[in-house]
Amino acid sequence: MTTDFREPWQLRAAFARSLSDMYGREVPAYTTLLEVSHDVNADVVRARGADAERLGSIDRVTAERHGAIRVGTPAELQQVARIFGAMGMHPVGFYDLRDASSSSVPVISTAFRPIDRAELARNPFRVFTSMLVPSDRRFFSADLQERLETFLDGRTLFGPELLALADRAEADGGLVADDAAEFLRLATAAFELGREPVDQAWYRELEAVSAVAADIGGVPTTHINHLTPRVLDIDDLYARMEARGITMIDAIQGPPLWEGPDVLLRQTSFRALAEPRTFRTPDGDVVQDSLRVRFGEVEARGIALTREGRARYDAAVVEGATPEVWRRTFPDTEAGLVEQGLGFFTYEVAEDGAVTREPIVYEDFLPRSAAGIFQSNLTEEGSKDASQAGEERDADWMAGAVGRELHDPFDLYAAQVAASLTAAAHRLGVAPETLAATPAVPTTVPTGTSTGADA
Ligand code: OOG
Ligand code: NI
Repeated sequence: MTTDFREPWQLRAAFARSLSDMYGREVPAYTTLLEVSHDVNADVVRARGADAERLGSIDRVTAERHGAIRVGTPAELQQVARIFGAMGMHPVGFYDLRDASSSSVPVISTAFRPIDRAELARNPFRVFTSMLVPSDRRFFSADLQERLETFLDGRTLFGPELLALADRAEADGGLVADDAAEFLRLATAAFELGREPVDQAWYRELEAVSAVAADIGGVPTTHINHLTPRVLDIDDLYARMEARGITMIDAIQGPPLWEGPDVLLRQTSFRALAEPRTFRTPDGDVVQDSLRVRFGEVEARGIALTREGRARYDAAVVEGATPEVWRRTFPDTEAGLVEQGLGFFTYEVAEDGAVTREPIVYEDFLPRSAAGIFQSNLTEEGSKDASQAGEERDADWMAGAVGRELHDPFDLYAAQVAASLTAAAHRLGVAPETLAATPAVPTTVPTGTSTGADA
């Protein structure tokens, strides 16, 4: 019976909702953020009509979230991969935040997300997942590395029942309803904030090195760090949050507000809130204190850029992400992005044979922005000894650590373009090269005419 069976995308959508409900109970300001996001999106749809949905239907955008989690070891990362694998989420991309930030952020990251188009359309939930690098001498001495690894090896973040259900879901392509409910309950609980008293001396020792290291390795459990809704007008959202008296970080990370097409990702967040946590002191007393590690982030997504477009982006952010720099760097129309080979677009053939060009929305993250988000929420800089050599880490190393294929985001976008060209060419009865060779295809072309001549 199909209604009794939950497919990976249904698990993913249900998990995103369940995490969101849990996080809203834990961090009430997140609920405010959701309300304001909702208002902003409704206003944008009212004002801009169909154009507001150019980068995703309002249903998709309303349900859309990304989460951020942090783990300590490859073994923990592999377990996370099994849990997300059950939901049709695969590791994509490699981010090295150690160099991307001036303060002490000793982690490397990937993102688990759906990779094919139909799955993204059903629910694009993605989770930015960071892992500590305890062997990096810029942050950790040999002695601290050893104690940290011993602590991490001795904890269990995900129980055997949860992992067994995850494996079953992945093998069978879903779970029957009862098992699905249990899987979702256990998976959500695994990311709740721990209530056990925190070992104060250990936490503070790690915190002196890096607040992120303490958040990951100073406690015996893990937790969702933030959940991020998507908005259609992030500048408006920023202003409305401040008007409600919620302190936002200083800036919106990523591209500036300008008149041309939105590319990649713009993000901002409200400052981490003090949450009550209990600590066990070295004398054995249990005391109430608070920690500021969890925050609320919000993002606006734009068009996915090609490697060439991304290289321009990276150079532009170094120069300073101002509208002036943007005008010098990027064309101010989608057609310009296509002509210069900077953005990814798919080609669709309508019933009447008209070809339309649709932008592909950026589904990934940006290391500089991620570092900015990490950093702007740290109260302490921590310590980083830049004279030490850093431990080499790259995408191949990450693939080995996660024990699965690590997808390259550019390859995924390019494959989507290629698939759309093949399908469009097939519909039109022309060779795919005809369309592919003419990326400047006008938004609409009549059936059978050459698409390149007027470009
Ligand atoms: C992750 C920070 C990065 C993003 O959206 O770029 C991030 C973290 O704080 O664990 O979530
Ligand atoms: Ni985030």
